[in-house]
Amino acid sequence: MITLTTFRSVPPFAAGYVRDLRVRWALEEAGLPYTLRLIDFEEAALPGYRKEQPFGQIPVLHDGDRVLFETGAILLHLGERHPALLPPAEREQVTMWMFAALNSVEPYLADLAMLAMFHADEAWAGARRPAVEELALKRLDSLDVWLDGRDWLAGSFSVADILMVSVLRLLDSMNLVKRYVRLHAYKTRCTERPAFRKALADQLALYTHQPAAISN
Ligand SMILES: N[C@@H](CCC(=O)N[C@@H](CS)C(=O)NCC(=O)O)C(=O)O
Repeated sequence: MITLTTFRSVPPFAAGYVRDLRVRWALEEAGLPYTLRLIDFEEAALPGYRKEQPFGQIPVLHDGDRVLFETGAILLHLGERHPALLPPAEREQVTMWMFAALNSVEPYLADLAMLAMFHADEAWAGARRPAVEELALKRLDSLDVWLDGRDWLAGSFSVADILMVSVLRLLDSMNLVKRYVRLHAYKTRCTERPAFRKALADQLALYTHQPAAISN
């Protein structure tokens, strides 16, 4: 019995990008049914919830008697139980790429996305943006090179691809990934998977009651 905890509602800009999507996608890939537990921001601040997620964030996954927070840890947990998400022979490669997505790529892309989305009109952000964008583009370029001759980050599709594409989606409003032919094709290959489409449609149905529109 799997239960995924997420927010009952989110601001409009976040719909389609809330981190439970990373877990939903993995669960769909593995064909695992799950139920949702919906919480408010106020509930997330309560001491009881902080025992499950010390920072008051979502997602949290209950899998039988196991309670997990942090998307990366949740995906690793699911991957270790379901070879469709993490082929055992590729464990090291997949784990390296999971950490790479979260540690070596996400911080740079998130910095840029924050500047563009929340501070676009502020002078300090304008001054900072070229340096932040340069760092983000360096990461995109390195990924593009790695993907030469590869369909997936490790040998087969895995939770590493789920994390990396979720991270790339932080830049959806900026059209930067499109500059990199292999990276763009990779992102499209991943977001065209039925499991991603179902997961996205389900999240959007919860937050906007709108059908999914995929941005690549
Ligand atoms: N590193 C955490 C980040 C989780 C996270 O940032 N969740 C957001 C929703 S997408 C959240 O709960 N935001 C509310 C908050 O930080 O108080 C993970 O990957 O699980």
